[in-house]
Amino acid sequence: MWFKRKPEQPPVTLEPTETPAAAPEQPAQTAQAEAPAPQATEAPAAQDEQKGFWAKTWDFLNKPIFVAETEAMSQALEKTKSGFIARIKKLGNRWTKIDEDMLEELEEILLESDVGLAVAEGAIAHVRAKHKLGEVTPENLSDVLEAYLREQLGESAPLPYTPNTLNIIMLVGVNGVGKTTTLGKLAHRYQIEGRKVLIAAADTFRAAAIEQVAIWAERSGVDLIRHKEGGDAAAVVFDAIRAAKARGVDTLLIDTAGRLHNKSNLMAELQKVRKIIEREAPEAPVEALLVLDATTGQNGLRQAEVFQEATKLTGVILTKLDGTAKGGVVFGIKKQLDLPVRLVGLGEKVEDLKDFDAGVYVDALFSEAAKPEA
Ligand SMILES: Nc1nc2c(ncn2[C@@H]2O[C@H](COP(=O)(O)OP(=O)(O)O)[C@@H](O)[C@H]2O)c(=O)[nH]1
Ligand SMILES: [Mg+2]
Repeated sequence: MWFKRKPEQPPVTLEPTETPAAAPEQPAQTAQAEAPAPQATEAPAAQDEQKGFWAKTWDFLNKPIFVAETEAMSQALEKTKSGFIARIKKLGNRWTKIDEDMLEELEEILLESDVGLAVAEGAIAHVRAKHKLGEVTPENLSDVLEAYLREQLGESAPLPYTPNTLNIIMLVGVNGVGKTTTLGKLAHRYQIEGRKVLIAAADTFRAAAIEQVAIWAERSGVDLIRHKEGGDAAAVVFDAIRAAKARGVDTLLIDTAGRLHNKSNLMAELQKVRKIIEREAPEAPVEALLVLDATTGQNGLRQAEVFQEATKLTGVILTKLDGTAKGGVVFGIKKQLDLPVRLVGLGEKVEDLKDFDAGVYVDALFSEAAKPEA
């Protein structure tokens, strides 16, 4: 079934392909008539039944690498764990009863882990209320906090995908947070999943930025729409949407600049890009994702406001969770920005971008390895 629907495309391998990035002017090809790739996100059970053995095996082999398992997440969160959960566990061991001094220390630990004031205060109020009811002791303090923090994150919200239509994903954020790298990882992933992907190199500020995204495109065998350095970002997006429609693309990834000559220039450019999307693809579901660098913790959250004004954000991609002690910022993003964390970056390799699973995150944070040495 699966291979019959897409006869002209052999299964994509994990290895980079030799397919060169197509020129922007490339005319519409047979791609238009091509049936859209089957998507596991739509009624997975029904689709799985229709699939043959090899298609199922292919799915099985590819699935796990895009979802962080507790073990991998736990490793990436090592620093956050030692600065946060391990200290909370130690606190429980050191104190014999819950009192104001202990709560003060607890709040300090929470704040230092970058959960933000709102979450820290909420957690303390929760512990205090539980204490009045006689439901919290130093021994179960860590469990009480775990339950509270789990509730704060709520349900996971991975990137949505609407089959049989053009989906637009635009990455915004300041310089160096990991937009281009993340876009490259996404392109690679969607290519493997059988989507028809196109990249718009709308960071035209520096030639190096265009080159960087071109390398990612080539590695994954994904088409790229690019203009010259200094070109109009909105014009790149205009061409990309036209090309996407002509080629039957289902996923358009837009890389944007993180720095222009000044902030208002940058915001004006993003607004213009957004307008072009609305005009040229009004029916397309658009994900405007703010890419945040976890190592900047709470400071990074201030950027959200500015970007929110320029383009209505639909979620956050939190990069560089590996190697930072500020992983607590995940709770702040939910509480302060009210945006879902869609994906997390756990390293620089292509497979290090994972769907954010709130349950796995909290499990990993509180898992065994975080226990303080006796
Ligand atoms: N450790 C780590 N590094 C990352 C991650 N994501 C991106 N980076 C690195 O961050 C740097 C800046 O990335 P880039 O994509 O150029 O940022 P941009 O300016 O926002 O496009 C590069 O060196 C990336 O390899 C991540 O999840 N973990
Ligand atoms: Mg970039």
